[in-house]
Amino acid sequence: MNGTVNELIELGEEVATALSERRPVVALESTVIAHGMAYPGNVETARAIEQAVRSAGAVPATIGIADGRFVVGMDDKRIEQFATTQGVPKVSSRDIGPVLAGGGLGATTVASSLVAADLAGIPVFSTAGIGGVHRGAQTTFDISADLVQFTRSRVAVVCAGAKSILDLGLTLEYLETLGVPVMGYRCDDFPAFYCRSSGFRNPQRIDDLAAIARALRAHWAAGLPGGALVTHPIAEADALDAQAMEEVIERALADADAEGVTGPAITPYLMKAVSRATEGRSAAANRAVLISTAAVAGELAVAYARQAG
Ligand code: PSU
Ligand code: MN
Repeated sequence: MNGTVNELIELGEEVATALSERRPVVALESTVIAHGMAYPGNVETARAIEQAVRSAGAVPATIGIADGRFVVGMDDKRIEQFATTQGVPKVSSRDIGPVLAGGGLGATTVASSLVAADLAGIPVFSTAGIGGVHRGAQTTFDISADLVQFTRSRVAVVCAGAKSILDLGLTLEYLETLGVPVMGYRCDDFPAFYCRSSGFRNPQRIDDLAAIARALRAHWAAGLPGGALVTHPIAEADALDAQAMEEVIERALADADAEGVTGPAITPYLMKAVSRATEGRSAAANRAVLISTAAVAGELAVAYARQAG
């Protein structure tokens, strides 16, 4: 049996219990399951991500849309459904209303998962790679709604930065404009997902999760409306070479351009193209960074919950 907070949210049983007992919970997205990885690796990785959250002492809440509600805390059957169903729409902020009203399945991006996490009262979210400012945004205006949603949802986003399919320098500029704190946990540089560094600095570096949790509480106590980013890089042993990745990405971008791929389709297209071009090496790195990020998010959720007054 699942509990229901209100008509828009179906909480998984374990998540409902944890929230009512004020125990730490980590929210997770489902676009990465439906569009970011191939079956059956996507199911296996989704489970491993949840396990990493549990090992840190928190409860995982994988989020998606089904039957007109946000599912917050998918069970194994639901994860399998999202991993195997063809054509589950990718749902960003602007798609939430129509997809909820439509009654079908929806794979939530970072942006829409944050909306659900905020509604459910979950202050920590984990994803390996956020959306950002795309290369060439000067002419395409392609800037992920993830960035704007960070100004609306009071949820901390733990991530390994973003893939360098994006323009990470412009992404950091945009985050500054929006007033979103970016705190590197034990790292100077803003990470680049498969790679340990983007070449750009995190505006803040804080090496203690309790101190990061205090910074989050202070940000919110000051009445600031949005969330914050906490970045942590992929482990050295799992990281890919930045120069080799740059070549792969440039080829993928040129192919996308030649095929006329734009809009919401561009991120999944580039992710698949990079994965094919690296023949599984990026899939292994992808899995590793999703898991290591979730572990940090679990620890942050524990540190944050400990400070509850
Ligand atoms: N980057 C990744 N993996 C992902 C995504 C981005 O490395 O799975 C997904 C996330 O769900 C993110 C979304 O929120 O793509 C961003 O898409 P867009 O650029 O269309 O906003
Ligand atoms: Mn876009």
